[in-house]
Amino acid sequence: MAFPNGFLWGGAVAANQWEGGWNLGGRGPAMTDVTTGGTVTEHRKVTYIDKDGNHCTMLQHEKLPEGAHYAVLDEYHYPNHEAVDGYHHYKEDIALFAEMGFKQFRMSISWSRLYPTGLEKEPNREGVELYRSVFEECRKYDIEPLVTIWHFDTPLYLEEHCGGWLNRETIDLYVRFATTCFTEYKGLVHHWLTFNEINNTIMFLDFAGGEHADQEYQDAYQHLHYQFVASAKAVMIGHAIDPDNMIGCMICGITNYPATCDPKDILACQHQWEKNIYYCGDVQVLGAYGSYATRLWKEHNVSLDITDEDLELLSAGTVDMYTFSYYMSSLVTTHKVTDQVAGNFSKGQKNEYLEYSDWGWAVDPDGLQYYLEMMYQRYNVPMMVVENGLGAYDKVEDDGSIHDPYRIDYFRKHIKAMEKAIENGVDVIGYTTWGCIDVVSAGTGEMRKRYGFIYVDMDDEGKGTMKRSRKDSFYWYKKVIASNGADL
Ligand code: P53
Repeated sequence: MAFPNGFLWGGAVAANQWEGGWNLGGRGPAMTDVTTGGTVTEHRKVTYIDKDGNHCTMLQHEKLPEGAHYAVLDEYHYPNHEAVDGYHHYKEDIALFAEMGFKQFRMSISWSRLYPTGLEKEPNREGVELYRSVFEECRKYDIEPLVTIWHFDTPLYLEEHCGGWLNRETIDLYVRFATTCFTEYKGLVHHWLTFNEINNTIMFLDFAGGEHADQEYQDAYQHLHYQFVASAKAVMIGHAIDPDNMIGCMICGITNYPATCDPKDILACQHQWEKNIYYCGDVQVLGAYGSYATRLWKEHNVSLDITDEDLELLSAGTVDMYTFSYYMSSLVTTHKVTDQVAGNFSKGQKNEYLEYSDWGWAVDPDGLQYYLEMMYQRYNVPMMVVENGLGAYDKVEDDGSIHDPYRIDYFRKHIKAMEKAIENGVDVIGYTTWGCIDVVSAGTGEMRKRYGFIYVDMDDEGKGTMKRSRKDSFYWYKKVIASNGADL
């Protein structure tokens, strides 16, 4: 059997999408608290007050206009404020994960719950104790927590008043937060990820469409550099606090293929891998920028604030494992696109060999095997697939049951692909499906884009009882874990 003993089967969520309790227990607002819902093919929107006092929205990736302030406005619903109320339901949810036999539960710690503005010298004790209780609950069932330190939710105060990740001082504020996590949860948590999908900053410029000014690339690469330094510092501190800590990078893993055998497409595809995928992994795992980085910077006249000390830190603070999310593959071409993908965060030429989800994401299990084999050859460190899943509409039957064969089919194929990679020598140590319980979508803010084995009664408008129910996939995954991946 391919899956090794002790393989870490489980599921994943993030604080801002699961937890809710946005203004409870001393928590401060985060970036994710000023975003409203979107639709199938749109990204979500940020709300703000402009300098004349008008209430406005803009797409999440746009820059706040001069003089404007992020705001929570009465006329909008903010799905992350309550999310699916993990804040009050975590014991029930963890018991359900245990019932499925989870060995590992991936979640994140809300930065603004521990440091409400990001600037405090001491953490908010109530926040610290909340997560201690969550981890203790996991331990009760021998579930290993896998903790993401940053999952898109920078404290709003830092973003609005201090320049967020374009300010070098944010590095030390993040390091203070990470140090608190390592110190407080020593012995309870051994597996950590420094930044979720760190590469999105650069990759999502593509998804946003249109032409981008050089300044946008300048900002994106600078933002990334400060996060790399923050990650490296956190890795070193995490190891010093507990040598048993295993700390990983987390990359949004989209597999890129050339759309034709035109050598120009092959080359364009290679450059896509470099910009969107290798750029971050190389720094975090190998400890230095790849040789192609100078070309990428030159393309957009980027000139970065990088010190010699930074470069030493990057080489000293490399991660112990490579983790990534995997949902889809994408085609790269220099030719005219004849059949355009219509989806959120997916674009370009449609792949005629693949089927697409209702949100336009290409379902491609072979792409997972390809990604695993390619990255293992490049890095040769243990790997985990820490997100994978199908966002789909679910229907609750009159008797309360939820039949989701499409989800089971998706997982079955992807787990088989992962098994093949393991058979081919890749050291995969864990797998956590995304949104093991339905959560708010990161990309659109919708609730109807569901990923869970567990259904949550909550809709896009914020109506629902928050009642949890088991879908058919719940019983299926339980069987998969019990057989260590043999019974698919
Ligand atoms: P949602 C885009 C493309 C691939 C992964 O995404 C992405 C995104 C951002 O939406 O993000 C990860 O909820 C992310 C999770 C997120 C999940 O994928 O848009 O780490 O927070 O929920 C699925 O369907």
